[in-house]
Formats: sequence, C-alpha cells, structure tokens
Amino acid sequence: MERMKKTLLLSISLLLIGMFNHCTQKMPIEDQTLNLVPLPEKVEQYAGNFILGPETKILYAAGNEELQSIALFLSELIGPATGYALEVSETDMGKRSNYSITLLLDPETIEHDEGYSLSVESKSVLITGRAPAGVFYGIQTLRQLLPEQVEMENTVEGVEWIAPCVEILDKPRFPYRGLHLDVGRHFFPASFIKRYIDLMALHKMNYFHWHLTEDQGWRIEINKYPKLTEVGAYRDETLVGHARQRPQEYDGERYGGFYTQEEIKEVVEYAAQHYITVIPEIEMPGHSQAALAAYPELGCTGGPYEVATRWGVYGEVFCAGNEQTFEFLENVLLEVIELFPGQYIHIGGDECPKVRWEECEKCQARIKEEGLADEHELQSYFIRRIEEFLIAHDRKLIGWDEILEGGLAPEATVMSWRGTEGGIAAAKEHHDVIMTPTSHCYLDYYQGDRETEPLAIGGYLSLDTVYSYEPVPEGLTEEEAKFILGTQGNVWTEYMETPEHVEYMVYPRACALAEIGWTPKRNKNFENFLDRMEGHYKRLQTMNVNIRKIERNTDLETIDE
Ligand code: TNX
Repeated sequence: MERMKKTLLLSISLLLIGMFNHCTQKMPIEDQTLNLVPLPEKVEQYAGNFILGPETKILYAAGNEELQSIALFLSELIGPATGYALEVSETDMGKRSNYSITLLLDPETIEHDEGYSLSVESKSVLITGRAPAGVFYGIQTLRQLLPEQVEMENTVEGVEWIAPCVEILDKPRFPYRGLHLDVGRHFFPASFIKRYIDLMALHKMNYFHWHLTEDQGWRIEINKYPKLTEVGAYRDETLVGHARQRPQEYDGERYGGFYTQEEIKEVVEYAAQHYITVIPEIEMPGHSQAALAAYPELGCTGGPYEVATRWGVYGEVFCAGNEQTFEFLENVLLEVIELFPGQYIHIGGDECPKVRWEECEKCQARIKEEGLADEHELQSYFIRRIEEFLIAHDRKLIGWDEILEGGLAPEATVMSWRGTEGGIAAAKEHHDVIMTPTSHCYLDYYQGDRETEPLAIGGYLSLDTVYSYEPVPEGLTEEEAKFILGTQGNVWTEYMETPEHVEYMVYPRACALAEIGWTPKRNKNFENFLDRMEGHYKRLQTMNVNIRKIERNTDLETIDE
C-alpha cells in the first residue's frame, strides 16, 4: 500500500514537472551544440531554452554573504552587454523560483568542495554547490551557455539572451589547476594581471603562480629593502632577438617596473573573488641577480652586479655561507607572507649554478660545519632552512624539481618541469607534486611553424600535444598517484614583450590545460574539444583575447631544441 502511494506520488510529480517544465525532452548527443570548456563531468541537454530578460532575478540563499558576492558577480557580468541591471536578492525558500537564477548550497547533494549542479529549465535556473566555489564554477558554465555576445563591454541590441536547457553535474578531476606568469623578464601591469585572472576563472583554473623575481628584474615592493625595486626593478637595456643569435645586439633602453604592495593586495583580493589563490614566487638561491645588483653583499664575491640584460642562466647567486643572506630572505618572506594569504610560497630553487659556492670560503665553511657532502647538499640545506622558516609561519614551500637534489625538504611540494621524473620521485617519497613538464606545459614554446610564428624561445608544443597530456605518470601506485595534485601551464616571457603576445601564446593552449585539470579522463576527446573550441573561440574573440588561430591538423614534426 505504502509503495503504491509512493509510486502514485512520483507519477503525479513527474506529470507536474512535465506540465510546467518544458525541458523534458532529452536531446540526442549529435544535436547538442554546447561549447563548454572545460567539459563538465555530466551534461544532458534538453529541448528548449531559458530566456534571460530584464525582469530575471538573481536569488541567493538568505544570509550567505559569499553567495551574495557571487550573485553580484553574475549580475555585473551580464550587465554591460544586456543592458539589464538584474535584481539581486535573498531567498529563504531553499528551492528554485520562476524567472530567476537561484544560487544555493547543499552539502547533501553535492559531495565535492568545488562541485556544483546546474539545472537550466525554460522558466528558471538553479545552481547548487557544496561550497561557494562550486556555485562560482556553475556560473562560469552558465556564462558559457549564454550567447558569446554576453561578453561584450557595450550594450548589444537584437540578441536573444537564451541558455539551452541542461542538467549538469560537475566537479574537477584535480584540486590544483594552475597557470603561471613570469613578470621578471618582461613586466606586465596589474590591470593585465587582473585580466589574466578573469580568463583563468572562465576556465575554472584556481592557482595563479606569479613569478615575481628574476635575474632581469625584481618586481615586488619590499618595504624593508627599498633598493630591491629602486635598483633591482630596472635594467639598462635588453637583448634584441634570440639569445642564441650572434652577434648579440642590445636596444640601449632602460626597462623595468614593479608592483607596489597596494597593487599586490588588490590583485590578491581580485583573485580571491574569482576563487583563485595567488602563489608568489621569490627565486632563490639562483635567478637572483637583480636582488644582488641591489644588495651586492649577499653574493659570494660582493659584486658589483648588474640587473641582467640578456636571457639565460646566470652564475651569480645568493651566498649560502653568509648569515646575512638568510636574514634578508626571511625578512623578504615575512612581507610576502603578509601580502599573500594562500598556504603556498614558491621559492624557485631551479637552475642554480654552483661555481661561486665552489670557490667561496663562507660556502665551503658552511659545508664543513654542517657536514654536507657537496654543493648540491648545500642547496638542499638552503631550501630546508627556508622551509623551516615558512613552516614556522604556517606556510608550505613549493620549489622546482631541482629541490630534490641533495635531499628534499621534509614537507616540500615539487613542481616537476624537467620532464616527469622529478614528480615521480617526489610522489614515491609521498610529497605533493604539481606536473608542469616542458614537453606538455611550456606555453613559451612555438605552437606552429617557426617561419610564420613570432620569435619564441624554441621547442614546439602544439595544441593537440598539450591536450594529450596525462598528468598522472605511469608507474605510480594508486596511493602514490594521490600526491599528483594537478597540472600547470608555464609562461616564461623572455620573448613576450606585450600583453597581446602573452595572450597569443597562452590561448588556446591554456584551454586544453584547463580541460586536463578539470575534465574526467574518460570524457577527454580532442576532436570533440576542437568542435567546442569553435564556439569558445568566438567567445574569447568577443572578449578581445588575442587568441591564436586553431588548426585542426597540426602535423608539424616535433622540432627539438
Ligand atoms: C627554464 S622552468 C626556466 C626559466 C626559463 C624557461 C624557458 C624553470 C624552472 N626555469 O628560467 O625562462 O626555462 O623555457
């Protein structure tokens, strides 16, 4: 009897849903026209559309300020192009209502912290997350369902603002979905960094790795050491053409710039509003010549040093035998920790030539005192000491895979760039790993024929090669594979002078990386990705992104460096 009652109730509800919801007819896959990037875990499209109009309301669960901010984000996103000032208000109904986009939290139905469900019916839209981050991602998906003109900065007439009826259930494959930017070789203003963040958010990426110090420029204001930016942020001139070209030519023009602490705070806050954590990188012991130009007493020879003017690896590095070096770096890190609330601090650690250390009395004395075997162990000592400091301040250290040499610092996270071996070794030692191998993640490499592409560092990394990347390497046990947190695209800017050129190198390849980080492995399909990219390409163009054209057949031979 009880059972019959239940079945009857169910049938009645289904009938009612059918009467009021016009989105019941599932569309066959081949008729689906969604251009979602990254592809969600589960998508079902139905016949029919939701029409967004000036009377549409954005409702959010009463009392939840974070959802309120997300609702305002949506209203501001839609505002300029549609000309609508959508009303944003609270709802305590805990369910969807007609002519509204409702944002709710429900930890019962959504299991993943960044997961969400998005239900578009003809009269209403409902986005549910376990936490606000998921709701934010649901909004990015909804945005991609709307016509690409919604991205216009000015009001567009004659567009029907419709979103197709869908039921989407989604969550990311990896917790770390990163994009990096080197602002040392070339400097990009804070306004561009915000745009970089906007585009990351559109692709559901969640970590921005800000490479702030280099041989060629120190870019972050540090109050205790003003010369870092007075001296270290400017170089006398810059190499013209490729570093391998002979004879070398220089432009003779002073070049530089830096971010004030106020600008940094603004960027960090802006990123947080987009559910993106900023990871600052302060390079040590190598790639530090700009810092040494400002404070020469921190180098083994005492200088003088100049802010570097050409690309490559420099032999002048922080002296590891001098206590002043550690005092300096700890003071710098204290200000960095204040500015960046995220748990990670990246300390570089890559490409540190040991020639100076081999000849330096202080470094040799340190090796003896500490009972170290050689200069590699001295580098390991350096990183461990910095890690202890960071841990004492409740932060986690990330370093490039060279930090494995001479022994890993106890809790370090490794960014594997020189292939995957470093990542595999670290995961086997139960250290967290972020995969960024040059073979698949270096967005500074050529993406087409060198004859027609703008000058780049070298290498060749086509869109399909990026797309083919599988971040979990073979040979790890299931337990070890859990230490692979995700992947990241690296954008080294030796040969990128302008924001437009950065965008050209990053898009569309970052779209492929975003999908690797987000979409379940079983759903990945390059042809299908290219189909979706056709519509997505138009969206990025509408946003004035200087996206490189997409080629269906990239059958260039791999050109090795
Ligand atoms: C290696 S990746 C570097 C960078 C260069 C890049 C060029 C890494 C940790 N170090 O300093 O800019 O190659 O592709």
